[in-house]
Amino acid sequence: MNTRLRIVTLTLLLSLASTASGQPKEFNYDESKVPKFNLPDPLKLSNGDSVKDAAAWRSERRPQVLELFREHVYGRSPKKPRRVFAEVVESGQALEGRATRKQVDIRLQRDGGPVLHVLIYSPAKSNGPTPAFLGLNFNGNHTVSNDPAVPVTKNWVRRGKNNRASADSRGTSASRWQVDRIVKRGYSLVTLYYGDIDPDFDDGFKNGIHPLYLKKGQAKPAADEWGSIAAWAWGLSRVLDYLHTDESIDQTKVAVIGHSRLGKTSLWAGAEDPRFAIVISNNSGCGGAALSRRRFGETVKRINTSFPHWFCDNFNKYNDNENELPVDQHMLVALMAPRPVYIASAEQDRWADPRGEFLSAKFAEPVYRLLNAGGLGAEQMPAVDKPVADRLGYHIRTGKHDVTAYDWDRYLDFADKHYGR
Ligand code: GTR
Repeated sequence: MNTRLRIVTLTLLLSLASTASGQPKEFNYDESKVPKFNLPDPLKLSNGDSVKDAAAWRSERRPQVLELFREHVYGRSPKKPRRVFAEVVESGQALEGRATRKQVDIRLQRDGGPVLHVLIYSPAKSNGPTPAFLGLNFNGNHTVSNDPAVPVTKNWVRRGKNNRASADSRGTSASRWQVDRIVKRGYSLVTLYYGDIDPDFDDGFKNGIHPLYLKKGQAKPAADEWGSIAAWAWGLSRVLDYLHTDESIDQTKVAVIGHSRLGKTSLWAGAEDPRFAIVISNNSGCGGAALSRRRFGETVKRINTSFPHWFCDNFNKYNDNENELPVDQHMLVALMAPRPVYIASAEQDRWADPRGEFLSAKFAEPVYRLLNAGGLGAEQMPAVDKPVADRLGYHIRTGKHDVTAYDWDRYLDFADKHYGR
């Protein structure tokens, strides 16, 4: 091999390696190169006045911040529908009798339109309604456990021949869901495939739930209207509407959880819907818990370029222009206050900017304090595998971008703590 060819081959191999580890090159992973920036103050009204007390946060500043995120980041979603149409289509025993399983189809219209196929595992031995974790899954309900009673999704999937799932993928995401652990601790798991709400590719919003809510003459959502993340979040709220009618679930104790793009989604769901009692964001990164202004790992421009359908079109104004954003992601966390929020990072997941994820929780603290809700219980970012938790919780664990048993143990402990269990 001549020298030139060798260099080209080496460069190619290196770039493949960096993509495989989820850390594309040409982005900043060096803390000393994080630009200096000023974060918008969650406790300053748009006219510059300070938010003096909890009442002013609730009645003035919180609605303002929520509107800013709708207008500039995720887009506005339709109002809560008067009702959803739910039908229990199957139920039975699971996990060798340790759990019960229920499958519920939710429709947004009486006939036609997308169907949200919801899978619920509850502890077999429970007397009365159980608290629950509600989260979207990436690859279909059949990947969440090895349970043969769960049908393989018929929807478009990212992985799979011709974007169709097969029975081979049954149980392939089981380590991310830890059903046994969850039910053993007395919780239910409620999950559905995010593609039931909106398939995750850029098709100009022709599929999924967007077309149901277009105004007359509109071909796609306007620049301040919902992208896919907002649609997934809105779908989670529709599942919560159903859970409020399900007597096996304690509707006051539903935590919303998500990983990665779905961690961005769980944060937005929690912000838009205060009925979620706890909000959990696992490795959510850019557009999730990570501060956009840090430009560490994934940037606003990169995410809007790779995934043009995730955010609203207005978010493009902040490509390479983060300092002009009227918000940053600490204000998203603050929208949850005084509810408990847990943010988790992974040491090798530098693309998602672990420090930026921690700092969002840290800089949301003033709002929690104003509401007398405590804070994070730590001044500095904790060491790897040393979780901190007060009303806000945070850990950075060993390992890569993923959801693991370690993460679930922290979330279960956090829920126990806040529910007084
Ligand atoms: C990546 C994306 C991240 C994160 C991740 C995921 O490609 O850059 O923002 O969302 O996908 O969802 O797995």
